[in-house]
Amino acid sequence: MSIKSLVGYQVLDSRGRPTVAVSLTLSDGSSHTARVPSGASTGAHEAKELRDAGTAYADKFYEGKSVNLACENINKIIAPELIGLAPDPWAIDVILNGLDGTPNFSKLGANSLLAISLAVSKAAAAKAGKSLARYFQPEGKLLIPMPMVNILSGGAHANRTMDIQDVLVLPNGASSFTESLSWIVAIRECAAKNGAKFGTTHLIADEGGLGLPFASIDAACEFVTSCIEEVGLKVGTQVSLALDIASTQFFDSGTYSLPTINQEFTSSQFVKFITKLVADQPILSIEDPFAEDDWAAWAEFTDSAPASLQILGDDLFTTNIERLRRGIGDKCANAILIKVNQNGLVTHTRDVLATAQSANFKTVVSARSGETEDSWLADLATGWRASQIKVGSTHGADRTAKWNRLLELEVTEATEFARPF
Ligand code: 2PG
Ligand code: MG
Repeated sequence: MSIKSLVGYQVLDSRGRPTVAVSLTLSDGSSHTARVPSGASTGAHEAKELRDAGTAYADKFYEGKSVNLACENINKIIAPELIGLAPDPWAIDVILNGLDGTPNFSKLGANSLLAISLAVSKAAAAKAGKSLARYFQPEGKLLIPMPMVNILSGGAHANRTMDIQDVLVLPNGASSFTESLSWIVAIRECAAKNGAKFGTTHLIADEGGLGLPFASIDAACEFVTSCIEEVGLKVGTQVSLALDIASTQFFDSGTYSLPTINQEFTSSQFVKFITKLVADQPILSIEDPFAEDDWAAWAEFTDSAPASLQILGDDLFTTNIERLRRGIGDKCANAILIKVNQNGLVTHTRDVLATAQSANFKTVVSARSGETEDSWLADLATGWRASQIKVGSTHGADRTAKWNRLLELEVTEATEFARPF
């Protein structure tokens, strides 16, 4: 069975912005479609997403964000090279890598390459008669990752109602994915109800979280812990907090500036600030506490933080194997956020995740703030045995597509639930 046709075209993501889709047809007539996500708080070291701004391809109504050039690259340059080949993601990714030839896929665009890489993976799984999760883990029980779910949003996802980007919950005491989701929905509902008491209609942020104003990060954490208690769950033993500080967003020339709480910090002051925050609040995981190139702060904090704390690098690593290797060597962080579109190819992303797993780093597979109704992320996280998955809130079909796929996997495949904490 071989690739008969491959078409790239523009669709919309959950923010109503253009993104790339690929529909791939195999010689047996079956069709396989993949759509790529897109971030807002992107790291400088991510693979390059090609957009049309400043080119003859730009559609003025999309303010330079159209992706016509990336689609043309698929249809004119890449597709002719792949027609007639077997849908093998490892072999096809080698070809895609070679056709682009740049380290960050700036020639053809990581969005065009990833759409193809994903469609090929889906086609390969279908050809093997397996789910995408099973395709990547053919034997043994599949591991359903623990969800890390957004309750409060700030930063680039919520018009900066808070300086930090996310207050999330981790259902570390749940015994199944199904149970964990019911807990989280209850906490999210409680937060929306109590948030209404702030007197203004809360903003629903890019990932479905609640955009509420808080005077401090501690106040935001305390609001969520009070909701956990109010629904009858135990803070710490059943549900804990996770934060995405997304600090690259407010770091400039050596200073961390937090306008909402009206404070500025040097790197070493911010290490102390974060150290106190994780000591005072029931936090199990902290993401991007320091900026993407502030390696010294990462190393200082990792050295002194409690061993039980998950220190998660997102913009720090950008799912890039060289940056991960540096982090492992320099003892910066102990966990990596895995975003397939930061990397650009499915099999390369899997290599990054496997490298992290061999170094005993925890792995959190993550969606982007601009998502689609596609659910491949749930299968990849499960088939790759990631310990956690982060998809945003429980609101919005772009988010529930992934949660619902995990619910499906839990009942249709032999699975166990990850208990990383
Ligand atoms: C993050 C992600 C998802 P974005 O920072 O972890 O929450 O945001 O996709 O905007 O980079
Ligand atoms: Mg992040």
